[in-house]
Amino acid sequence: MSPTTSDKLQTPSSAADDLSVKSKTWGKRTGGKVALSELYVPVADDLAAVESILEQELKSDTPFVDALLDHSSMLGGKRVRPLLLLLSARAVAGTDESRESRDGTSLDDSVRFMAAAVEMIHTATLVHDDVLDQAEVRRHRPTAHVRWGNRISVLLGDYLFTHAFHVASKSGSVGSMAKLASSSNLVCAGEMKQNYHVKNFEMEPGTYFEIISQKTAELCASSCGIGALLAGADEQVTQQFEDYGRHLGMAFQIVDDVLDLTGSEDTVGKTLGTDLVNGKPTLPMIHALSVMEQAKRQRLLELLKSGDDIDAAIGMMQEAGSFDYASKIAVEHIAQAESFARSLAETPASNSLVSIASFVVKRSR
Ligand code: GRG
Repeated sequence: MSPTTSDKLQTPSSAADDLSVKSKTWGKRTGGKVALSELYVPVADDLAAVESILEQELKSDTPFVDALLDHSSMLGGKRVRPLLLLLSARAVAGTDESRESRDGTSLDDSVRFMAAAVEMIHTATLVHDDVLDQAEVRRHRPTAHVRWGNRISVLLGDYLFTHAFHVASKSGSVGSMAKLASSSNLVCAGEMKQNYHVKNFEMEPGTYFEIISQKTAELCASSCGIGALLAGADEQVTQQFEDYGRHLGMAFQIVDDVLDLTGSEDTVGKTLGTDLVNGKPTLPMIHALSVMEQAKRQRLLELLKSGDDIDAAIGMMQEAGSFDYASKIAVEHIAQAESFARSLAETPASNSLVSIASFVVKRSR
């Protein structure tokens, strides 16, 4: 069993340390050091089309509804999931641009509709998450519930969620829609599990990994799987792309959990510290409690449960090496994702899939 899915906390394997060596060499395949914006280049036309789908779809004749949709039309998002879907599709399709997707719609159209749909679902989850966490800032702007209240925000999330399936249906791919549906369902299941475990800071690491695999990694995994499927990959290859996306998503969430405790709100662009305030156990907390001697452990547990002195709790986690530990686990996931991406035939899209992996652990927002 991989150390990252085990019920026990383990020392990150040497794969974590290996990445520092790999990261010195990954530029070779892509011809030098890569800037974040370069990752988007192989699918720039697709992404522009996705933006215009989002703009056209999220409009209403009713001014109030239009204002809501305008707010959610997602300025400032990194578009990671559409990017993963499009790159996976292009990596599978290679240079054969005339291909049709499995269900007859042109590959261009079907991947673009599905990429817009995954971004809508992702945004719906953020709108609902901000209600649950009562977070005030998202994508550097006031959250929907701060502007319109909880009731309207829940409806906005519902609107985005349902509209996503309307857009997905335009892809003409029943298989992709089925993946998107089951994946969205698992995201909700993960979020429900997380809410059930509020303040259970002594939870098994395996439970934490299961929660983040569902609430975050699932949509990254299905994005990659849908892209591969649309481009004609068989079941086995589609699964490999999903595994790649899941590793990225796991790393992404672990980094997010570390940033929630150590990041700067100005850089990250959202309210931080909400995990602790809302009693959500995350990897640094679980790790610190598992390595501390009894008296310290009791003190940290009190701080976590009361949420009274966040700085003191963060200091104790820092001292326990828990942020380093969590970062190493994230790096291990990235190493596995990167190794798969390197096994693909070299194209601009597969090069981006290689490089995107390293950016997940380096990200600050
Ligand atoms: C409506 C399908 C649906 C589900 C509701 C609330 C909920 C159930 C799920 C929440 C899942 C969630 C918010 C997981 C966190 C994922 C995460 C790390 C989001 C941040 O993603 P970024 O950084 O955001 O890609 P941007 O703003 O760049 O798009």
